[in-house]
Amino acid sequence: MSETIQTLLSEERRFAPSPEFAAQANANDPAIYERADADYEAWWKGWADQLDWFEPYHTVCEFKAPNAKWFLGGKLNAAYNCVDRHAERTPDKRAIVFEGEPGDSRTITYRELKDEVSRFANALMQLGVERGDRVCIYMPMVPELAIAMLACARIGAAHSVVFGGFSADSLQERTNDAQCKVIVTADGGWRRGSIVPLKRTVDEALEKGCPSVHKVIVLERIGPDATNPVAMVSGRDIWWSEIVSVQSTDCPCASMDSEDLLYILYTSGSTGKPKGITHTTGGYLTGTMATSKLALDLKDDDLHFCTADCGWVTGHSYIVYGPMACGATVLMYEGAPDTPEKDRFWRIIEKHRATILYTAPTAIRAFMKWGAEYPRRCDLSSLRLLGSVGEPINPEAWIWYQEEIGGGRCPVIDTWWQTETGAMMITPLPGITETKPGSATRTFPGISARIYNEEGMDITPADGSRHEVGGFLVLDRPWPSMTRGIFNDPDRFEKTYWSKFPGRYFAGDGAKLDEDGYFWLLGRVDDIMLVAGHNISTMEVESALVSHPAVAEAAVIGKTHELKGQAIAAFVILRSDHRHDGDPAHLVNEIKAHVAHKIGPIARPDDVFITAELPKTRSGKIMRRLLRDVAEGRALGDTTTLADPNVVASLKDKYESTES
Ligand code: 6R9
Repeated sequence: MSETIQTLLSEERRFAPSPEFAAQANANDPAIYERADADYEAWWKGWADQLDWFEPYHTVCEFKAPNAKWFLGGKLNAAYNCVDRHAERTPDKRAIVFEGEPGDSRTITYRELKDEVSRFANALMQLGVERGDRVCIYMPMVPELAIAMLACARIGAAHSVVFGGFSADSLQERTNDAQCKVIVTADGGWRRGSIVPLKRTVDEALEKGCPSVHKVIVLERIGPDATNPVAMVSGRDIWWSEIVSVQSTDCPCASMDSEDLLYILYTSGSTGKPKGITHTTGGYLTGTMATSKLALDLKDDDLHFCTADCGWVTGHSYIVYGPMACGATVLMYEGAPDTPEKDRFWRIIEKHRATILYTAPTAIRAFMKWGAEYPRRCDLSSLRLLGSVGEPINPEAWIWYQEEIGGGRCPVIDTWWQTETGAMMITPLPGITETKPGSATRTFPGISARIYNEEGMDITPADGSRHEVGGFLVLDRPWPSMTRGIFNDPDRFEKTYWSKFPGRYFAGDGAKLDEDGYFWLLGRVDDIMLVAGHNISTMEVESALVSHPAVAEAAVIGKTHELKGQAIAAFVILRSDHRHDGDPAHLVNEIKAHVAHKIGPIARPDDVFITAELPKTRSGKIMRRLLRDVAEGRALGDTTTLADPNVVASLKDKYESTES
């Protein structure tokens, strides 16, 4: 990479918070930024003090990179804070509104949640789970998934949730790394009208070998079905309902140290074995609660719809722990956004009157591709705030989201964070921050982010010196919800995140800071291209491509080029409503010219390849590494984390046949 990352795309649109939104917002005083900056420990202490502690902490923070501790000496319990204290104060308030894919729905109040969590916690203890043990949860998106997580927290066992779409191999690897004693699963889950045979996958993983596991708890989600036989191994497998029905609803919350392990969550990364990212109790709850209140603007009467699966960190932080620490009502949906029709999310919002929607750019781009007729069929007037997370959101998608879903009325918050950061790090505060489509705007109060260059120099302009820089995004101050490390692998933790810029957390992402001090995320630095001596981010070229009326989605990569070092190759998906007469070569040229016009001739793609699908991870992130393999004619690298491995294989065939 050359000295800094060149940034070329400019976006002029601005959206100030409406006076009505600002007037009711949880955060509407811009001075909180300075206050938090002046004494970040005091700022976070103010949030920690909104949790219920069994014993007070004596020290706010102790940090010696890479090791951080927060709220030292304090004792608390995450389930107490997310369930019991609300069951006492607001027992009849809804905690979870559940919508199953087949259309079934259920509501669970905080009082009921406390009973269910307690029963399940007692069941775990009966099966020999003790404080400090690990429990693997491999379930569909049903309330019992959240109940199982909270039950672990209640007794001081750490959970390791494995996404229900992962294979037996992935499940086995994660179960063994965490040495889980018990696996909690279901007979299946619904996805696009089909049964996902979770229990069978667990059996397969156990056959391959998971020596630490001695019990499997199986929830009946599907029920008897000829196409989904469920074999129960006697002495090992127990039905959820059987073991839970005999338990008492009385189960004391274990008094946990602030720094006790709350959970492990595996992130696959593009290479190597998955990393078991750890989060502890006091700091994690503090960070997720503060961001839920100020960025999601969660209120007592909200119905918060986060579309992530609990298999990802977004589900942990913004379905379960953050919102529930606030005593909020969350909406959980089990299935696919296009089942039975492409308007499913909008039907759910209309049916339950959801007020906040938090989803991912990959979903938004799919909605754009399907067309605005689907949301237009439904009454979305209950929505008041929209959020985005997971990837950079292109300005076109941002504007579409704001207009078509938010009716031009709802603020859009683009929230940048990671499994490792536990909570949002860069995000607008919707009652304060003027937004710019495509920018995650400013750091959350108390967080400090900087831009470094390859030589390890901090090149962030001084306050007020209004010029733009691009480079590596670094967090240079500890925060409460930061990961405490990779489970059982401190060396890898130090090497992965803390060695490129010693003593500073390097997130792996590139970013630019504009003249107003706003951050624009440019994607993973491994994906950044070097074209004729210029670093160009994939995000900028993709945004330019998506702003062409025919293009729904795009992924670009740098392909080896004799003269330029790298040349830009673009893979594009066309919008289903686009009309184009005549020659596809004509459209391709038009798209290339459009990018050159938007960004400049340097960014004109050499190749534009029209495709029906792009290779994505199961959480919807585009895997550019595989597109590079395709474009370079190499054998495909590791495809195990792909949502659909066939996509890239057929893409490779088609690409190679058009090339020759
Ligand atoms: C929460 C989550 C983390 C990576 C991160 C970055 C990308 C997430 C983003 C974003 C641009 C945003 N990312 N949010 N990029 N703008 N608003 O997604 O965690 O699965 O660990 O992924 O996702 O590249 O480094 P995780």
